Amino acid sequence: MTHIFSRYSPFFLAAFAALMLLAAPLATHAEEAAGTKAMSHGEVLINAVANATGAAKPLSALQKAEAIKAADQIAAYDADKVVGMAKPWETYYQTAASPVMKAVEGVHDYVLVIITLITLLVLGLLVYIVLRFNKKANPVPKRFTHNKMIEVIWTVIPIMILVSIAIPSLRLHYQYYNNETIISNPDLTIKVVGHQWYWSYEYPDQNIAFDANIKSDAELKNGEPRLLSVDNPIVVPVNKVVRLEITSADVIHAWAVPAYGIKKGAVPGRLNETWFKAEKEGIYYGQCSVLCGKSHGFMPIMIVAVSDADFAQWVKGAQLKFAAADMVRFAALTH
Ligand SMILES: [Cu+2]
Repeated sequence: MTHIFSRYSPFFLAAFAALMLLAAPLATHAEEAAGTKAMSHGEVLINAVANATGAAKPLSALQKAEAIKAADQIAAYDADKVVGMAKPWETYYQTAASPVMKAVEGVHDYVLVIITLITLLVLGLLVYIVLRFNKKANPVPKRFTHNKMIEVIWTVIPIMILVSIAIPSLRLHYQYYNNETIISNPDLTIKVVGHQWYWSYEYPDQNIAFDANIKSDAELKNGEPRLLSVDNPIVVPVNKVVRLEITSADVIHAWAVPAYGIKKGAVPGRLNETWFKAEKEGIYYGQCSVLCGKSHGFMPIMIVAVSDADFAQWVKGAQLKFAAADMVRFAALTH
């Protein structure tokens, strides 16, 4: 044993030194953690909430109630404000309200022209063949099987058509998924988590987290749309880039809002990313778009796009309103 140690002693020494170097920062972390532990959970939470709200001195109960009421008013349903919702007998998309959805409409309209022309051409050819080459009109058919020129034409023209579709289509994909200048510099980030059967939302930079559950028929007020209204809508500033981080806590859901051109899978264990920019103030609706279980049809999405000033006010109220829910989550995480 001694023989082995002396033979490899430089190695053991080096390994020991490396271990010490690694352990030093760990020890510091342990001390820091112990320091945090010394503060009660309550104190940590109060500090966290105070930091989040930026309040130097705590608000009075009345001030808190007023801030929450103002936030609720900003997020409230108003029939005149509805922008993104399907209308009866509608056959086209909902009104596009984001740059991506406008691009989607552009590609859609372009491809629609192409497929219409192709369909008319094929129909015309069919009619021509039926009339011109039926047994009566053409009793003795020709027997040739190849024509080089026409084969080149019916290969090259479809290739050109496909390329002319691929270019705008790939450009649109790039705008959706790979627009690094936009997605990496958002004005606001919202984390979306799908659950059976509701959505939960987190504003990590604003310290807001809440669940959005569907409103039952009995809870609907002032003509709120059935199956689309939720208790806690998400509020976003208008004309600002909102980055969405989308995932799921149980099964696969999909977060879809037609007016923004978004339909993104919420997959457990995976963080999907997309973005939108609401170009008009108002209320937008969406739904879960992957069959996720018995209440799949009852987990709607409601978004209220408001001015910067209203958004700032909503953030203040929402931080107070959802602080209690936040504390429960925080306590669960730290235990
Ligand atoms: Cu779902």
